[in-house]
Amino acid sequence: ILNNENFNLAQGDITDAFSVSRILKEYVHVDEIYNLAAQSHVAVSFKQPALTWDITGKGCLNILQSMIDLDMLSVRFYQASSSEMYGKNFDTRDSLLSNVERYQDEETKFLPQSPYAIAKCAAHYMTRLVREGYGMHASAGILFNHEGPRRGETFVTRKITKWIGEYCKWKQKGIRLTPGVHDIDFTPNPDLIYRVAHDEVKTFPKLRLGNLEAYRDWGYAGDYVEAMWMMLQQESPDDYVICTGKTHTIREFLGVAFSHVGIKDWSNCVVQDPEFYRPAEVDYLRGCNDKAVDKLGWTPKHSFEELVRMMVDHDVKKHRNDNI
Ligand code: G4F
Repeated sequence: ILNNENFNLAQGDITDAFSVSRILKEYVHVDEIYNLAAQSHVAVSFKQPALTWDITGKGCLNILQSMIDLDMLSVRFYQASSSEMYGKNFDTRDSLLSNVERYQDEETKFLPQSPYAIAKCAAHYMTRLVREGYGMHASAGILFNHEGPRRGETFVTRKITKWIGEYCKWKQKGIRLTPGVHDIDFTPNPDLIYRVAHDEVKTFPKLRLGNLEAYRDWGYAGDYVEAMWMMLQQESPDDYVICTGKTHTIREFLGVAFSHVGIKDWSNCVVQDPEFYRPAEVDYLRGCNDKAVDKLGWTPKHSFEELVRMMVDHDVKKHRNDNI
C-alpha cells in the first residue's frame, strides 16, 4: 500500500485533539473517514486502562468533535464498534442449556466486561449522538472477532497458529524421532515437549494459554472490511452487527488447527497458565447478522474451518521459509 501513489500517510496522535484537528484541516474535503484506531487487546486494557480509554474512547471523540468544529458534517464516518461491548450479556450455561438459540444483535443490551469494552461503548454512543444530534452520516459496525494471517500475534487465534508454525519447523529440523519418549532417564519438565534422537534430547516450549472454554464468533477480517465500506455506501447511516452467526470455543479452534497439521491429540502441546486468564471474561459471543444481510446485502464468505486452516497454512509456510 505504501507504494500506491494515491496513499498518503499523515503522522499524528489520536489521543491529541490538536493533532487530530490539524490533520483533518488538511483533509476537510474527503468523502469518508474510518476510525479503526484502538488499543484493541482486551487483556492489556486491564493493565493499561487509562491509555486504552484515551485511544479507544477519547480518540473517537477527538475525530468527531474535530469534524463538527471544522464543519465536516457531510463527510461520512465509520466507527469500529465491538462485540466485546455485549460483555456479560449471556451466561454460557444459559445459552447452551436453554432450548432457544441465543444471539446478540443490534438490540441487545451492552454489559461491558473490560476497560476496552467500556471505551468502545463510549465511542459507540458518541457516534450515535452525532448521527442523531448533528445529522451526520455516522455508522457503527459492531464487529465480532475477525481474524486472518495479519492478526496480531498475541490474540488467541494467531498465538495458536504461530506456535503451530514454529513447532512444525522445529519438528522438521533433521532429528530422527526415536519412539518412546519415556526412555528419557530424567524427569521431564511438563512445560516442554521432548524429542529424542540417538543420545540427543531436544526441547520445545509448550503453547501457554488461558481460558479455553470461552465461545467466540470468529470470521475472516477481509470479509468484515468489505462490510465497513458497504455501510458508508448506504443512503442512511445506521449500526450493524457483522458476524458469522456461528460460535466455537478456543478448545474447538485448537482441535481444527492441530488436526490440520496431523496432530489429533493436542493436549500434550498446551499448558493452561493463570497468567493468561482475565479479571473478567466474556463467556459467550454469537452474533445475528440478519440486518447486515437484509440491508447491506453482505454475507461472510469464509467458514470457521477455512479461516483456521488459512491461518495455520500461512504460519506453517512462514516459519518453513524463515531461517529460525
Ligand atoms: O483473541 P482474544 O484476545 O480476543 P477478544 O478478547 O475476544 O477480543 C478481540 O475481539 C473483539 C471483538 O469481540 C475485539 F473488539 C477486540 O479488539 C479483539 O480483537 O481472546 C479471545 C478469547 C478470550 O476469551 C480469552 O480469554 O481467548 C481467550 N484466551 C485464552 N488464552 C486467550 C488466551 N486470549 C489471548 N489473547 N491469549 C491467550 O493466551
